[in-house]
Amino acid sequence: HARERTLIAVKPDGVQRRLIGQIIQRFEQRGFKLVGMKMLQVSVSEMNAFTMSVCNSSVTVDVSVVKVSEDLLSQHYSELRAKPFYPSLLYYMTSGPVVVMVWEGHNVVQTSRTMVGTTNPTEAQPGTVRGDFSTHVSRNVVHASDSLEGAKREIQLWFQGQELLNWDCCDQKSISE
Ligand code: DAT
Ligand code: MG
Repeated sequence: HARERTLIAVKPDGVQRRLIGQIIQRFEQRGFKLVGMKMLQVSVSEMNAFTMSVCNSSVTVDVSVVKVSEDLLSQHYSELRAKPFYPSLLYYMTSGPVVVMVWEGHNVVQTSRTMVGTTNPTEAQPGTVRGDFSTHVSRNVVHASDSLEGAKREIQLWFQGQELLNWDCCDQKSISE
C-alpha cells in the first residue's frame, strides 16, 4: 500500500563518485516520498579491524575510531556472514561516508529493487542504477532492501523513530490511491 517504506543507501563508492543527487532524483521522479535521510560513516570495531587487516594486509585500520555503530553493518549484512567476500564487504562499507534514506510509496520495496538492478552489475539492465553506474559486484553503488520484512528490520537498524517524518506531499493523490 501507499505507506510502504524501504531503506535505500548510497554506498561509499556512490558517495565518492558524486552520485547521491542522481540517485535521489530517480526516486523522486518515480513518485516516491523521502521520509528520512542522513549521512554517516560506520566506524570499525576492534574485531572487524582485525578481520580486515587479515583480508587486506596493506591496510592499517585505526582501532581508536571504535564507536557506537560498530555492530550496525554486521547486523545489516548478518545473512552474508559466512560468505568469502564478507570481510572485504565490511571493509568497503566502512571506507567512507554512506547516505541512508527511507523512501515511502506504493510497492516501494519491489519497485526500488527493479530500479536498482541486479546485485551483479554485469547482469544489470541499462536504466537501472547499477546498470547505468557500475561494473563490479563489490562496487555496486547502492543498497535497497529486498523484502517487506527486510525493509522493516533495516529501517529500525539505521534510524531512530523520530528521525522519520510523516508528512503530506501535495501531489500524493495524483500518484497513488
Ligand atoms: P543486494 O545488495 O543486491 O541485496 P546481497 O544482499 O546478496 O545483494 O549482497 C549484499 C552486497 O554484498 C552486494 O550488494 C554486494 C556484496 N556482494 C554480494 N555478492 C558478492 C560477491 N559474489 N562478491 C563480492 N561482493 C558481493
Ligand atoms: Mg541484500
